[in-house]
Amino acid sequence: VPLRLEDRKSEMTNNVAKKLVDIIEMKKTNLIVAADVGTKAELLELAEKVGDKICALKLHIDMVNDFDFDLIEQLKQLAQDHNFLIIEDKKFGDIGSTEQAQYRDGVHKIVEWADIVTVHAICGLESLNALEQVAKKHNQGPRGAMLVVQLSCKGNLIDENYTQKALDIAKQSNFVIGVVAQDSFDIPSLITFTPGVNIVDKGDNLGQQYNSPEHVVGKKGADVIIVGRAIYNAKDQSGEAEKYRQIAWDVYNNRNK
Ligand code: 6AU
Repeated sequence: VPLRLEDRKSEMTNNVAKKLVDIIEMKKTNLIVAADVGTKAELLELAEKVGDKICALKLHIDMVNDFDFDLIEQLKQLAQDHNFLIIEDKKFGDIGSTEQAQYRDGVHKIVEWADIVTVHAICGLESLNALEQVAKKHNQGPRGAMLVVQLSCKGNLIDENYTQKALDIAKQSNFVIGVVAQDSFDIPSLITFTPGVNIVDKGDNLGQQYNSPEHVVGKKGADVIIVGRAIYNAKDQSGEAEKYRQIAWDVYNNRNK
């Protein structure tokens, strides 16, 4: 059973990691909502409704049909008002040079506003360092990454060997605040984020596999859960977010007793 995040904070070197742990403890929430909606209006409404229940909001910004920088400004304001971090789930996976341009440039200019980005481990430590360089140069505030070391989808190609090597990379980078995974790995400095969480469904018809919050936090040792459709497709998004927050928080609190 992993220790509480606050008891592992001294092992964490990245300021975004510390900030996230502080938010989690203060707001009593280890819930991230995956805001995988297609319009600016839906995204802002969801952020407003779940803002008080979450430690971070995870975006796939390239899904938003009417993206503009007013959306970013409004999201940043909501993040400040409700005290949550913004994650862009870009899953970088290319050579360092390409990743640098994808992080910094283009339509979305991710480095300017995303506290945290997701990165695939497949391209190795130097690709990760390339992203860190961009973050440092831009200096828009503390920046970090979540390294994908396992996947929730059926038939994915990640095996134990890959996961171990990915963890080695995670341990070597101060940019990495934690891992996206289905298991936890007894590395106190890293936060474990687990997607594929749903109370009702066991999966979708496109390969996604779900487990309950009790299972991933209580049995598998996740620190933080990531929940998308179960919350944003609910009629009462705020109420549903509160339900997931409460369950995940209770299990997290009780596992070290
Ligand atoms: O709850 P869902 O199934 O609606 O959404 C799950 C969210 C989606 C996925 O892109 C993401 O979590 N995800 C990830 C992440 C966060 O990187 C990894 C993974 O293995 N499975 C997964 O679903 O936004």
